[in-house]
Amino acid sequence: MNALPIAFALAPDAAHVMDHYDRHTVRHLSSMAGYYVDQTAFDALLAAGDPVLYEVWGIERPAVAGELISGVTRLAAGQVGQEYFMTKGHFHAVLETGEIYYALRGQGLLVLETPEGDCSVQAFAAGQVVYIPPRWAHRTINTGTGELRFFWVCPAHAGHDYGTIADHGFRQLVLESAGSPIIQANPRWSPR
Ligand code: M6P
Ligand code: ZN
Repeated sequence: MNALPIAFALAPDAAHVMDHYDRHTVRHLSSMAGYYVDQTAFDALLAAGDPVLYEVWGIERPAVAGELISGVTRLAAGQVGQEYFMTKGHFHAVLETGEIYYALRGQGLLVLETPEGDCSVQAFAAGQVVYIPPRWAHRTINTGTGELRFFWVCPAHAGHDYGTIADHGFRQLVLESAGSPIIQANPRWSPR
């Protein structure tokens, strides 16, 4: 049987984010042990109450080529030491798959890199679209003072490879310095 069309509303200012979804994932700070450079700042924030860093709402589809999944991610504003709140970041398990992000509100950056070592940092603020080509790992960083909310669309069979980034890091690091983001080589990055 053919799949039926799905429609949902995406009002950038709505509190409910999506009026229809199948999946809702909540990532607290505690789920990001080892991701931030400043362990002292991480521990202090954790002790102060383990805040929600981001939430993902999604429309699920069968994980087969041809199907698309989509959803909305909401990333809170804040910092762990000099690092802004960010997503874990991932390669796709099926590396040859891309993704599209559309920023609905807020201000941030997308940090991207390939296994071959190509690196890119893209401005990502309300109204902007970023096309993430196949092979590029991606992490969203909220450099603003309010939430960064974005719509994303991705092949349903792409999957997430978190391990590579969790174990080796991104080559580039975004830090807050004098109120603005600066991009540096990540001293903790290790070759795969
Ligand atoms: C985007 C999409 C999702 C992803 C989410 C959070 O919304 O790429 O697939 O789950 O960001 O990022 P991460 O999975 O890296 O924590
Ligand atoms: Zn992705």
